[in-house]
Amino acid sequence: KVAFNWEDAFNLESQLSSEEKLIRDQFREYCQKKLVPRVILANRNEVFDRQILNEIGELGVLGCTIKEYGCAGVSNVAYGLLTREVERVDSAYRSAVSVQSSLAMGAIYSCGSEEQKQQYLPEMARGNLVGCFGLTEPNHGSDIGKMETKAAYDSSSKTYILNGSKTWITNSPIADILIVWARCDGSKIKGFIVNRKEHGNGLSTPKIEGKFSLRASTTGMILLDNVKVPEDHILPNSNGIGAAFGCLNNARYGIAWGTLGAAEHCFNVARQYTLERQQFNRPLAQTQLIQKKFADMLTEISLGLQACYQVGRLKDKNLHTPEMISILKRNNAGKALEIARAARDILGGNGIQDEYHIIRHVMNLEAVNTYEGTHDIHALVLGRAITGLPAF
Ligand code: TGC
Ligand code: FAD
Repeated sequence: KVAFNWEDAFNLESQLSSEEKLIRDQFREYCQKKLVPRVILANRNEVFDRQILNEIGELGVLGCTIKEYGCAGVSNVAYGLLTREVERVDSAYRSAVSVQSSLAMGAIYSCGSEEQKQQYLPEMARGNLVGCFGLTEPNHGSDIGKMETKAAYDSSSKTYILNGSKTWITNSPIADILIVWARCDGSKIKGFIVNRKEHGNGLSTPKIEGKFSLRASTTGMILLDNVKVPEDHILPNSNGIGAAFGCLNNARYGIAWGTLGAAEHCFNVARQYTLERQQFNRPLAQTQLIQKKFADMLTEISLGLQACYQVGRLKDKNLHTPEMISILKRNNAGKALEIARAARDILGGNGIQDEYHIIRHVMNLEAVNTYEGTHDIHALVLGRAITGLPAF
């Protein structure tokens, strides 16, 4: 007789290769031993420890789906298992992985020249260079196709001159390599590699203070005032806004797995708490309302993991679509937030204390529901696919 395992309801374990399990287990050990002890103070003090990118880089996690250029070349399911492990600790650390891997390295890998890939990817994979991805602007968030940042070509100096501003950019204050998306000479949107060391004149990246979400991640602006970038720093294969959206697909896919890691952590903490906490002469776990909440949590986490697994396998064969990823990002981030809020409630007063971790996940998941396409924007992407009518 097969016993039911509430920690792996659909036996995801049996669907993974031994290599995928090994990579996941090694990274889980790092996350639990090295990140968990840091996260409470990092969150309280609003600090991102730059060193973490080197540590994660050494473990082969950064840009891990990229083949060659010093990257590990693992499957998309393995990438998802890694984002799940790191977001089990904190969404801010998963943000660091997503931005470095899928957005900054991803843009160079998918749109860059061979020279750009060789110059930047190995160093970024080791965490020696920090990347960021500047798409969102003060006047254009969801409607990013109307961006105002401009790149004007100057044929005498063979440079592009960048002007404009980006906001809400993860890691911009500490980034060495800034991927900036700009409208070229009034029409096509293209990506540029801004190297802070070489093109720092006119560039500033102020930190956004006072966030009550993702406090262990540094977020800032990118202000470009006549920043000159040599022509060979354009990403040659970034032909239009679709190129930026292509990078977002990979990051959104990683977020879909990651948010379930955060949800699982909240579920596990709440389960253990209710087994120990007695009210009305019985453990809280022995009450119908609490068990119903756990049944809902287990159901959503298990269904979400299976959906991520399926899209991951399709992704490896290049058979996925952006709409599949919209379903995953929207549903998993939304469900993870609901689970975190329910777990917070189950812990009563202790639920708002950061030593129990849950309130931090609640706060983080609020932002995760907003970035990389808001919950409602992904509904509209799906609405367009269902009806053929864009309602943006
Ligand atoms: P639309 O007309 O739909 O498309 C324009 C062109 O782009 C192509 N395209 C895609 N290609 C690949 N993947 C996708 N997901 C794509 N979506 C669209 C499309 O085929 C078309 O190509 P072409 O060749 O025909 O021109 O564009 P639209 O302007 O109407 O936009 C639609 C909408 C709302 C879906 C889009 O603008 C959108 O996704 N908005 C959300 C913005 C967003 O997600 N921003 C994320 C910023 S980065 C971030 O948040 C990082 S957080 C990092 C962290 O810490 O983890
Ligand atoms: P808006 O687009 O103004 O949306 C506000 C509200 O209106 C939302 O609820 C939205 O769903 C709704 N809405 C918008 N349009 C419609 C419509 N047509 N119909 C109905 N409702 C609509 N961006 C980057 O480029 N790089 C990064 O690294 C990055 N990191 C981030 C880190 C953090 C912590 C945060 C919070 C954001 C980050 N972002 C980043 C920006 C993020 O992608 C945007 O916040 C997001 O795309 C939403 O844009 P907005 O904030 O301008 O909201």
